Formats: sequence, C-alpha cells, structure tokens
Amino acid sequence: MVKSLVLAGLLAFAPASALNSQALAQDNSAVAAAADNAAAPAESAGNAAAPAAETAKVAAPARMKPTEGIGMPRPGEITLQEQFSPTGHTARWLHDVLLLPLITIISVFVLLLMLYVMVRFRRSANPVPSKTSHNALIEVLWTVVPVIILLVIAVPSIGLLADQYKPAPKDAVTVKVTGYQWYWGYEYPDNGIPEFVSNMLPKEKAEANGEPYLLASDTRLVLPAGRPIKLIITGADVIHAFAVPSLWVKMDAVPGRLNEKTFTIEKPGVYYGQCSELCGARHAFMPIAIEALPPAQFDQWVLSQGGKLQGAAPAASAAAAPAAPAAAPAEKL
Ligand SMILES: [Cu+2]
Repeated sequence: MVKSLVLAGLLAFAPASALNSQALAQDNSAVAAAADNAAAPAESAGNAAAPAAETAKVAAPARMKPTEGIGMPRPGEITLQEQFSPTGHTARWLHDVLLLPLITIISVFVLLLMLYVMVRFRRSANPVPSKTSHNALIEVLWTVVPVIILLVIAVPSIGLLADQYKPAPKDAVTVKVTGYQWYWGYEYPDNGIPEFVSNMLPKEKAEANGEPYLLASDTRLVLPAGRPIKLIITGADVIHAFAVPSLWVKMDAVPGRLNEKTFTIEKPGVYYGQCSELCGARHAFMPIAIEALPPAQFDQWVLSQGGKLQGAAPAASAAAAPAAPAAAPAEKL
C-alpha cells in the first residue's frame, strides 16, 4: 500500500517540466530546512507580536466552529448555497435573477401556446385547417426575439466565465491541492509548509464536534479570508474534483496536470465541499473542509505549522532531491 502510494506520487510528479521540478526542489529544501531547524521560521518570520525564540512554538488558532447552514447545504434547500466569494455572488445573480426567470417565462409561454393550439384548433372546433405556410411578421419575431434573449444572457455569462479563470495576483496565497484515493493533501509551497493530508471524520467524532458528518474532516484546508487565494489542483492516482459550492469553486484534479483556481473568501468561517468526480469506492467519503481565518490568525496558523510568512526571506536556497514529495502522504498512512 505504502509502496504503491509512493509510486503513484512519483508517477504524478514525473510529467512535470524541468522548470517545475526545479521549483519543487526549492520548496522541498525550504521545507526540510524549516523542519530541521526549529528556529528558522522564527528568524524569517519577522513577527513582531511574539519574541523571536517563542515564534517557533506559536500555538495554532482554536479550531473554528461551523455556523449551521453556512458553507454547507441546508435541509430542504433546492437552490444554490449562499455564496461567500465575489465570483459566487455574480454567478448566483446570473442564475437566480436572469436565467431562472427567463427559463420560467419561456416554459410557461410555450405551455400556454400549446394549450391554446390544442383547444382552439382541435378537430371538432376547427374541421377545415388553414393552409397558411408563411407569415413574415411572426417569422421575424421568432428569430429576432430569441437572438435578443441570447445576447442578454451572453453578456454577463461571458463576463462570469472570464472572471472564473482570471489568473491570480502575485501576492496570492498558494496551496497545492492533491486528490488521493480517498483523501486530500494540502501543501503550502510559498509558506514552506509540507503536505498534510485531510481525512473524513467518523460519524461519532463529527457529531461530537458539532460538525456535519460526511463533510467534516480531521485536518482542514486553512486559508485567509479577504486575501486572494490560488489553488494548484492535481490528482495523484485518478481524476478527482475539488469542489466547494459556497465559494463557487469546482476544478478537476487530474493526474499529471496542474489546474489552477483563484478566488477570494469574503468572510471568516468554515466552508464544506466534496470530491465531485466519481473516483472509486470511497468517492463519497473524501470531504473538503476549508477554515477561512482572519488574515492575522492565518499568519499565526502558518507560524504554528513551522511555516514562514509570505514576503519573508526564504528559509534556504535551492538544492534538494526532487523525489521527496511522495513521502509525505505515504508516511501519514
Ligand atoms: Cu475523489
């Protein structure tokens, strides 16, 4: 099992370009240095709040409690989840204000037309059918009106599409998300935090925590609220999909490919999602839990993990074996 995981990890990294593996090597050396020398993050952190010697032992912020109905589906809910990212608001507006009313109006209109035709032109009421085959006015109308409707939809729709694939700004918090059969791995290359894995909480544990079963996970993907976030998403074995409905995030995790997703979380909170690509026997049991912290608390969390804050001096220079990333998930099993 462990061996196959290591192999899978190696395979996943094999197709990366030369540039990529160099970048990985740099990250690894940074991680290794941070792990070997506990004082290193303290020196590079520049955290004025804590004395330098203490910084390495910063306590992680307390585990955030989810808010009922926020960042998770509600019982009986039939519409989209409440949105907590700017793109999510636009998308929900497009769906709720534009598309749904349009669809309803068109469906009702067509239904009424059909009912009218069925009653008015039934054989008993209309024994001799008209032989009309052309009507210029009506033909122009049923061409022009749909064109106008499509144009009205196209403008905000194309804007939203572009918005969803907008590249991340340079200062975005970057996390590499890896889908495994059947759990998620999270790594913070710019902060020097090595990959940790996130598994589903068993039922009793989730209930004891006051978290929704099948959505709660043991470790969470910790992110800052209000800062741009860039997820680099890949799969280690088969295709998974990283999806968090309340943040309007859904991106395939494909082995040998790095997909990118940029978004900003507007409010601190816990946001749940699930793997959204049929990936095998335990596909339904690899939930995603995002803990969005206020920026200061996020920095505290980074330090508590032995990481360095973004913009701080790098912990070490390049030169390390590129094979190491596969070891992280394997050890954890
Ligand atoms: Cu999956």
